[in-house]
Amino acid sequence: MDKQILLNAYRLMCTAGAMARTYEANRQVCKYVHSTSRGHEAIQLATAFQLLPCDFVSPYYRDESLLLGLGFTPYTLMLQLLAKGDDIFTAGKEYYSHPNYRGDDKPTIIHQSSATGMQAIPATGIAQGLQYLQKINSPLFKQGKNGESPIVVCSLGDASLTEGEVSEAFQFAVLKKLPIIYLVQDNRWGISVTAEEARTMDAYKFAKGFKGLQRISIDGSDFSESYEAMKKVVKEVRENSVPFLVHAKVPLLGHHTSGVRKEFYRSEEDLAKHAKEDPLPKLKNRLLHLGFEEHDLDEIEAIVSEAVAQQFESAKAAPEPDPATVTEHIFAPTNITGEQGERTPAGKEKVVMVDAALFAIREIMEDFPEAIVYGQDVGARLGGVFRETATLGEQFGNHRVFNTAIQEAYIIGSTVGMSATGVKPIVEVQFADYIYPGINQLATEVAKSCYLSNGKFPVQTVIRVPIGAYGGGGPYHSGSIETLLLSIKGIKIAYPSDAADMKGLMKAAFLDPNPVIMLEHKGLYWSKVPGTEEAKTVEPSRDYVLPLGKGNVVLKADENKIRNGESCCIITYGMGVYWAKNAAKKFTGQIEIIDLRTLFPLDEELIFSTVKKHGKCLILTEEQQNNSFAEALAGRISKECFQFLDAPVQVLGALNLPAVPMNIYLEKAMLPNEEKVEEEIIKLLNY
Ligand SMILES: Cc1ncc(C[n+]2csc(CCOP(=O)(O)OP(=O)(O)O)c2C)c(N)n1
Repeated sequence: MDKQILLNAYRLMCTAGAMARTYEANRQVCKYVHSTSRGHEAIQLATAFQLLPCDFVSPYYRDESLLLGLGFTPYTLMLQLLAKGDDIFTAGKEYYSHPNYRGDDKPTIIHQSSATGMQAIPATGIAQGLQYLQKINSPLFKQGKNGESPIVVCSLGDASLTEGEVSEAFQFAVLKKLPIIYLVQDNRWGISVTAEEARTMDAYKFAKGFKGLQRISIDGSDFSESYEAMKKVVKEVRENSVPFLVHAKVPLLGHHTSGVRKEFYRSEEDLAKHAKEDPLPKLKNRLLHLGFEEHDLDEIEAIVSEAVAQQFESAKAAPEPDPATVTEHIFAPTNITGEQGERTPAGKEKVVMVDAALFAIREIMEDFPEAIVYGQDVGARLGGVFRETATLGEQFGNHRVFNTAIQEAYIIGSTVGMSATGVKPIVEVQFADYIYPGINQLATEVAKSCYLSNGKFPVQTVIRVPIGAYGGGGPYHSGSIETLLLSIKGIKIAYPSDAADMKGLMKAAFLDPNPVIMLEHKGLYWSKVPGTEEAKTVEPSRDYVLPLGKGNVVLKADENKIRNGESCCIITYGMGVYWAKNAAKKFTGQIEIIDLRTLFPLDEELIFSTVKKHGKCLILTEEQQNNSFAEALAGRISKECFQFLDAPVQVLGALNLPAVPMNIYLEKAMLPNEEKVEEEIIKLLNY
């Protein structure tokens, strides 16, 4: 092996050692929790040295040496250690060794969360995105200088492998033969949980269960062995696009983190056993064996220690972030700010909502080669359980429209990686009731990526979610989830109630550089539920787009009635729009109805101005009422419109039951309906 590579590894290992010592000696200054790479340096450097700027890496929180190997300076890393404003990764928002990076000189690193194992799905999504871009010969597919294909490295601790989501990622990678390396650094500890307590097999044996996952087990504390192994693995993955698992056995020499200290739970014997595998003396001995002089090596160590000390002083002196930056980069800015195109073109037939969605997506796919559609049953054979993707598979081919296994976490989380490559995924969770397995990816990865990467990695995706009760759908096909979703900051949520809104919002959702969830009511899809005929509308023009965050007055009250104090407004969305409209028929001229159309961002301007006009307001929702979005909104309205109110803000939602019952009479008893709304209106008008 090239002696310069060995020497470089030695220099960087000494650097990592000096950094760990500096942090330990300055615990009062290094007050934010951090982990160091001590013990893991050899495999991390060996990996970093193989990578090209066209590649992608998802390091985990112990991968500080990997970052040094990629060329990040100790100073750069220390700015994050101290959560300083100049931290290039997250500007003071994230922990040490939680990088994200976009630049021509190094591999791309998407935002890294702290949730163990959760990066496996986003990282696999990157590989999926690269494979797609390559297949369509996209200019977005970036190769190395010599035409090398890009690869993805997803780095994980051994204890994170037992997370279920890791298996979803492996499953997808082997199924699609993706160019990804899962690097598992096995120090046999998961904080204080031992390997014996947590598993019956190590990562190497576990990998055997995934047919097509190549695997190798190596001594990750030996730099030369690690380097040679990673070189071969990287070559294989680059050239043959196969997923590979590298099981690297390493010691853990430092603390789990600065807060969870090794002496709390590790025995002298265990510490001594790990110390014997320290990669630094191993590499030093090899260099001595190759003829390097000990004093030269010691001098290298002294020089890097001095440099680390200086950089630490500089990092300490760097400014804290400006508190005003705390609200920056929640979302990337969108260009869609005004309604455009023709909403009701002349001479066109009315379409049902489900077709309006389908036609919107068809036009999107015709216009954007990066747009792809996946989820359960959305492929050509069925075209979605609601036929909501019917014909798309045939028209665009199964590389653009395809079925996935039942993996809600993968469906949602993979969009993080896809989006980072420039692919624009439109994915579907089959029923709102089944979004729960995907909520972790949504909250942990999708929603936080833009904010915590300081705007570098907004996740551009549309997540379609059929929702709501439609008469006898039963407890697991009728539920509402908007409050749950609205508690997650960093996503946008549209909830159209007619075909024109569906098409316009779908276009806006797709063109938005942020994650947008489309809640699509199953009861409105075909206007089959009595009283919902108006959900069918003329199909808007191809260029029609309706910005998110704009509510709509779907019924106006008479000016006279308003002036005489004989009116009220109903603020609602989804099926509520039809309950309200039908109930309003008995109160001619007295009711004004606002269809929110988007739940986040929320058209507060329209809401508050309407409530102020009427002084009486009912918020109507299909969700169970207690602690719902509707109740939270009622609180906000009460505060904002207090002096204009002539009655307390009323809320009508479903009964507070754990589920929508199967029997249609029980379902009816639980949900709001036209009659229940009428009762509320009477109470409100008579206040
Ligand atoms: C989903 C999740 N659960 C729990 C934690 C708390 N936690 C942080 S590190 C860790 C142990 C991880 O061990 P391993 O993956 O082997 O990595 P190591 O720290 O040993 O390098 C745990 C449980 C977390 N970060 N994420």
